[in-house]
Amino acid sequence: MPSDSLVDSLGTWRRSHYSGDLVSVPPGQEVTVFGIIASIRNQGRITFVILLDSQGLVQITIGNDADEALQKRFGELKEFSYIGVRGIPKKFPKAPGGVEIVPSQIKLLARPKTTPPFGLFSKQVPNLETRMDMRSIDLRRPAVQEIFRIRHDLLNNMRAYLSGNGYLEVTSPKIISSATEGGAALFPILYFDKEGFLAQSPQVYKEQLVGAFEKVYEIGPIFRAEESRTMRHLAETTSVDLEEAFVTFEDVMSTLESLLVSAVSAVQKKHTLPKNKLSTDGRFTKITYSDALNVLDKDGAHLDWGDDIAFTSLKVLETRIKSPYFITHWPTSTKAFYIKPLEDKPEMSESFDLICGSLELASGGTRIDSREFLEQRLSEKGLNPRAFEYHLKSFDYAMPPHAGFGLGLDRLMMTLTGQENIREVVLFPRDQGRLAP
Ligand code: AMO
Repeated sequence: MPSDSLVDSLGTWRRSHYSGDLVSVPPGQEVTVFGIIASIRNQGRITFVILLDSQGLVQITIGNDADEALQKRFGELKEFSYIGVRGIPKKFPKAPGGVEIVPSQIKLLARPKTTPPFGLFSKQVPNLETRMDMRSIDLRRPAVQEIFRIRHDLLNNMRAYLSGNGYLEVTSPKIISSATEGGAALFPILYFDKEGFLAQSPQVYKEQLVGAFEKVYEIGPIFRAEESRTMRHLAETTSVDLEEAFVTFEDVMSTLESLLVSAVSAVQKKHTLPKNKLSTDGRFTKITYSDALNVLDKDGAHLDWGDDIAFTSLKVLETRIKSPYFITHWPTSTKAFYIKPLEDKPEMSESFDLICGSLELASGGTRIDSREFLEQRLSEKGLNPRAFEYHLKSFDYAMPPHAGFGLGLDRLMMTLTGQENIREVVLFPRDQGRLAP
């Protein structure tokens, strides 16, 4: 096996402490720390190495009075090397974390053949494309990692809220046999000898599951063959989907609002977030689709009733309506086949989108719960009811009235972290131009 003669093996060394634990180590106790070298500074007779681990930074200090072999080992270190250090931590207020380690032993565990075009703490970094091409290295930067620690906490808090309120977490198939959100944005795949698709949403499964479990949610990937290259669309993104029996769109709007207020405020207690429009304890604004069109009209941004409210129009509404806000009662023609029209005005539907700034974060509604009506709506939408037989069958055996929503997790993360490009909040983003890494 080819090996780098300068590199040590891990052997029996194991971590005794993370950087963040060092301040509370009793005086004189030896520790073993591991991490990646963020910087090396040589100041005449002393060399300072700043080591980064998953909890923070620790300074390793070596003077020219140290053991010669150890000094030589130090001389061989480069930024981005992974090392292990044994030594006794000492309080040193000027060092990051207030502690430094004067090492007694060091292991160089891996060293880079080449260093990236940025440091772990660089303010100047290459453009997004270059960073995404080397994303696993980009992710070693603590500023980037913070986004994913926020995401982790956001997900934990959303799960806690939903599970605490009686929703069952489910996982539905991602390889499916028919479109749910309209045929255009589907990824076809070869599934053995049949044509299959990547799921655009868990829509039909979450609906089928409320017949059994009443309250379900799913956090998982959705796939959209988006042709448009925008800063807010990906071909693979994560959605938080919820579905509930015996409620309407009004009820799930309240649930979405409470979920967001609860999860965002919990995340805010732990992380410093940029000022964002979701940090509110108040109720979210509600405006009907027709009223939104009136607001646009007054601004000279007329839309015909029945038009979709596109991003450019949302930009206008952003200046007029306090975010976050729901646009309710969309024209039935703009919505998917499963959204229920109003009984007395069937051209309008029991539906909503949640908007924050100019970004659509979520959409949802009351669902149609009769098979015949679903068949009619599928045909009106140019979809073949026969392709949905597996779904329609549930309705033959009766389905409770139900409603739900899909919340775009990555768009929510953009809002929370103040990122303008959705790619920044996804570990390995997928878009029309990118299938790797
Ligand atoms: P919709 O298609 O509106 O609704 O999707 C729900 C939410 O998912 C996010 N989203 C996306 N985010 C990034 N890139 C994309 N390409 C992308 N597509 C969607 C948006 C959007 O609001 N089944 C319904 C939901 C429901 O009624 O329960 C649905 O999928 O934030």
